[in-house]
Order: sequence, then structure tokens, then C-alpha cells
Amino acid sequence: MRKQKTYFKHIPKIKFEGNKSRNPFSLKYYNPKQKVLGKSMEKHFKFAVAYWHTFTNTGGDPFGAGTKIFPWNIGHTPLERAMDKADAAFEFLDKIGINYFCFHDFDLIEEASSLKESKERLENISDYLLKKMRSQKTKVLWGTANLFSHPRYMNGAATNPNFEVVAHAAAQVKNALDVTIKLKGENYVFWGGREGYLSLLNTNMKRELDHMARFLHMAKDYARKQGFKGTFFIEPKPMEPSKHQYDFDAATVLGFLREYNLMDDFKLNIEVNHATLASHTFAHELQVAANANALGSMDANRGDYQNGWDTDQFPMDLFELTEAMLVFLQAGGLKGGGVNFDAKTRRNSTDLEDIFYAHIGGMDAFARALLTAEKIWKESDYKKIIKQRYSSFDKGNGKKFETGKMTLNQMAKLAAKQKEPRQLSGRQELLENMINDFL
Ligand code: XUL
Ligand code: CO
Repeated sequence: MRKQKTYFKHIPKIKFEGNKSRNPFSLKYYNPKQKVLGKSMEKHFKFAVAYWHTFTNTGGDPFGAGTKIFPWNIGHTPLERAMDKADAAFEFLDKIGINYFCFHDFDLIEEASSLKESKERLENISDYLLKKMRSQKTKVLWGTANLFSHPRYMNGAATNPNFEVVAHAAAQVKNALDVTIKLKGENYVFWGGREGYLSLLNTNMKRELDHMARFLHMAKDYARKQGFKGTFFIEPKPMEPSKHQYDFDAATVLGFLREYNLMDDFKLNIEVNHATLASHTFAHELQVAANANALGSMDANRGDYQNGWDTDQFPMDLFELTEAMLVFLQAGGLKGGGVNFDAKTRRNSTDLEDIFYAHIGGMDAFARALLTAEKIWKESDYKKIIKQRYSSFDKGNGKKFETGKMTLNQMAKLAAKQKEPRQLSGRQELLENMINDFL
């Protein structure tokens, strides 16, 4: 094996030091082995680093070029640059203490000008990654294919009106699945940024949705034949880059999966900022997924609540995360997935240490929210208040209604006999106070 390059010599290994520590290179709340409701934090979360944001994205935006000078980006060939990037990624994962990463095919290595050469490149870099993964015990939380950056996908990938593009996308997904399986990826994600439309005027929506379902069935059948046992995730997002995306939000995706008979193999990957773009809270989207037993994974980040952009900032909002962790705990955690930091440092955070601060902050915010949710769960009246709120369905006629043993006529007769129903307070302020009290 070639000599490994190092990029973060000046940064110490990040350890848990507790909340009295003032060392910015330490974790204050995330203590991997500490148990929360009988399960270690490490197992609750399965934190993952996003290869695209942390090692690939140099900070370009629609108004200006990238600002970040990555020292692993200067090699002479694509393979050399990809191996340097892998060295940086694995050094970072080791120092920050995160066991998983997530990737798109062409985060690992740049796309070539032909499918054949791209496939060869992926084979070469995955050989290299596999060796590094073995020696470092690093794992892949999920892999995916980038079906949105290349100009050929301007009208969509699986939903493109041109079959040639759909076939190209299929080839790309096949190769991305092969790499994910080779690297023992635990899951595979579909995020369809261009699966949707810019104008309904030129779009046959029904036909495009049918194609998307066919495409997903084919991908799933292929992966299962190769022995892939993991879960497929769909990642809802309402818009951006398309005006309207078919995977709009959790409820829309569940409707789609049910309609096209995909519920056995597919679950949801819920992203904070995508929830807010859909005018939902993160907790709402988690709850919708959990109701269907389909809460698979999370993409952790946050948006900008003033301008409503998909800013992919690192998660920091403790109130938002604590609400989310209450849903997460009640759902019994994630089905196969983990917490992937699909987040990027700001365009002007140009030092290498900034990616450390960002991940430390994200891990600590999640840990603190989980600890708060646990306390609320164990030490407050939270459970009692919710139970009480629905107690009229626990016995008598309410129970009969709930279990389908009442007709509309019987209900009408009951209502005629009773007085104006009692007022029951929703207790929202009390419950909101609880989150603050236990933080
Ligand atoms: C885009 C987004 C993607 C997916 C993977 O908003 O979240 O990075 O997570 O394709
Ligand atoms: Co995402």
C-alpha cells in the first residue's frame, strides 16, 4: 500500500471531556459508550460524515467559485486526487471518532467522460477504500449515485422524458450499488433532486412517476440478486433544484411507496432542512415516517429560518433537536440507518479545523438533545400528560369506537344524550417549558 498522507497533524484526537471542559477540540456531551435508555449513544446515532460536503465541496455558490483550498485536491490524476482525499477522510474519521461515512459515486472519484472509464475509476478507488476501511474498522452507512449534477440530468434521471438518459442513470445506479455492496454499505439512498419538474406544462407526471417506480424496482431487484441485505431509503425534499420534486415530503413518499408496492424494501431518510423547506418541522417528518414503521435514517443539519434556503448548516438548535429526539426515542430508534451529517461549514469557514468544530458541535447537539429527551421521558409527567389526553379512548364507548365496534348511528345517539363536551387544555406551554427545564 502507498504511503498514507496526513493533513490534520496540527489537530489532536477528539475525546469526550464533559461539559466542564473549555477545550474547543473536545466533546462536551457526546460520550459514545454512555448508555441512554439502555443503549449506548454510539448505537443510538451511528454518526456518519458526508464525503461530499466535508471533503469535496469547496464552497462554491451560484454567485461565486469555491473558497476552500483542500490540500488533498492537488494531485495530477483523478486517482491520485481520490486517494489523497481518502487519506484525508480516514484521518479525519479517526481523529473525530466517527465510524461511518456516506458517499455519492462521484464524491469518491471524479466522473470520467465515458461510463466505462467511470466504472474503472470507481473500481480502483473502492479497492483502496476497502483496505483502509479494514485497517480502521470504518463502515459505510449508505452509498448513493449522483443523478443530479451532470447536465444530462437537467430533465431528470429516472423520470427523464428521454429513455437514453434513463438507461444512463440505470448504469450509474448499477455501478453505485456495486461499490456500496463491495464496501459492505449498510443501506442505499435515493435522493431525487431532479426527479420532478420545472414546469408542469411540458410534463407527463403520471408517466414519470410510473417510470420512477419501475426504476426503483429494477435497482432493488438487482441489489437483492447481488446479496444486498440492507435497506433502501428515499430522502424526501419538496424542491431545489427542481421547482417541484416528486418525493415532496414523508407523507407523499409513503403514498408513492404504497401505490407502487415498494414498502417492504424502502424506508425514509429524513433531513432536517428538507422538512423545513416543506413547511414542516423535523419532528413532524420523523413522526410521519415512524407511524408507518419506516423511519430509516436521518440527514442532520439545519436551515436558515430567516431566508428559508437549503443552507445545510450543522445542527445546533437544541429545542428542535429535543423535539425530534422525543419522536426518535418513542419510535425505538432508526430502522437500519444512522445520523449522517449532511451539512457543510460556511463558505468563509476556510480553515481545516472548522470541519472539526462543525462535527463536534453537531455530535454534541444531538447528544444533548437525546439526554434531555431521556430526562423528560424518565423524570417528568410528559408520558402521563399525553396518556391522560387520550384516556377517553381507553375504556367504555371511546374504546369501542377505537376498535371499530361503533356505528355512526350509535355515536349520534350518544352525542344526543351527553351535555356540551368538557374543555380539555392542550397544555402546550407546559410541555414547551419542560424542554427548557430539562436542557
Ligand atoms: C440534497 C441532499 C443530498 C442527499 C444525497 O439536498 O440532501 O445530499 O442527501 O444525495
Ligand atoms: Co441529504
